Amino acid sequence: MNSKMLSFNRRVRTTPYSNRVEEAGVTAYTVYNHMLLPTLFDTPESDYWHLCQHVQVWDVSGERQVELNGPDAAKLAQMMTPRDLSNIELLQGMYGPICNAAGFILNDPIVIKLAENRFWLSVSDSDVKFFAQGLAQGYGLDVKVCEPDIFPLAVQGPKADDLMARVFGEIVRKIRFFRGEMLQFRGVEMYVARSGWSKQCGFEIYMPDWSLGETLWDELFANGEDLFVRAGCPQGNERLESGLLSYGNDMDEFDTPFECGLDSYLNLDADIESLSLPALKAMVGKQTRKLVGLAFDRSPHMQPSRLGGSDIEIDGEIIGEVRSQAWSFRYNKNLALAMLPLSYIDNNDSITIDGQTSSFHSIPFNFDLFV
Ligand code: THG
Repeated sequence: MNSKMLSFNRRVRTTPYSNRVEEAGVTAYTVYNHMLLPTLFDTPESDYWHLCQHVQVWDVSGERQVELNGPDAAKLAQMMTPRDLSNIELLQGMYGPICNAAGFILNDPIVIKLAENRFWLSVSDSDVKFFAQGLAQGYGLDVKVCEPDIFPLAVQGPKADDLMARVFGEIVRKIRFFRGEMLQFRGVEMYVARSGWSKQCGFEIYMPDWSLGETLWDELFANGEDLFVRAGCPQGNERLESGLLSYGNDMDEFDTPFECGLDSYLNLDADIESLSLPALKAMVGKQTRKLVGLAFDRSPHMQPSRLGGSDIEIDGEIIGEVRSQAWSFRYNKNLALAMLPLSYIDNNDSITIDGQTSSFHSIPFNFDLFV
């Protein structure tokens, strides 16, 4: 499909950083949680190597927070995810799939504990707020569910620690992965965590004040000139290399955590009240499909038209589908994620699509397999 202009209206939300993103020369957007999410600034290759070498500021306001606030907040959070949250610490984040009662994936947020009675679900692209509100209503829980005005700004890349230390203080260097601190910027407290949708290191600033957006952006750029700071965005190629999954692309409400390699985020034996746990337990051993990584040699410009969220046909029969694909500049391969039948994976060493052959790589990926 060719790219076309995006029409703007009230449904497509802008962010506090949108002016700065435009000024920085954004060249493509997608829409994520009904909000603009930049996808390209320069070329994919230049965006990629810059991220791996320097530091980038990403407008990821579309990573919306679904807030659970009230005496039953922890109970509701636990109902929604089959990952055991009983040991989550204050200001810790836990990657936890949200599943419905049938065991299918509705979202894959980072669950953040802000206080005993207050949680954020930092959601991917699906309307979790309504699911949470429905559960709260239906189960008579004492909890308010809302989407607060929080606008995450990610600072990603190997120089992220240096840049963040200049703006938020040396304390940021001590923050561990998926942990955070409440830090001040211009007198406003905000949650700062070591996280982000890349594997190049970095932080996410959960900025709570629209009017402070451009000031924060400008401060990061003013302090990062010698670090070659640039505007950037989540990148399809880097995240595929890193094995980070994208909800709505790689998985959706018709897939299970087992099929998507999210087994390690399930606690099937935990003594917790989670809506999906009975269904997920009953699924053990019955899995028929699996999301696997594939790596092809051909450049994306010559890529077979079938690659790109489309059917995989073997001997005239559709057996699976490609969910995501991108060119890896590091490995010089076209990487893809595909949902394939276990029977095929178990009975074959490799798959050939339009004359190109790839072996199967499990999630999380082992980079060495690509070389
Ligand atoms: N940051 C924040 N919110 C988000 C995302 C984010 N919301 C949407 C989307 N991304 C949610 N999905 C993911 C997917 C993967 C990760 C984070 C959010 C991730 N995973 C690590 C991994 O797979 O190696 C670590 C998971 C773990 O072991 O705990 O980082 O990026 N705020």
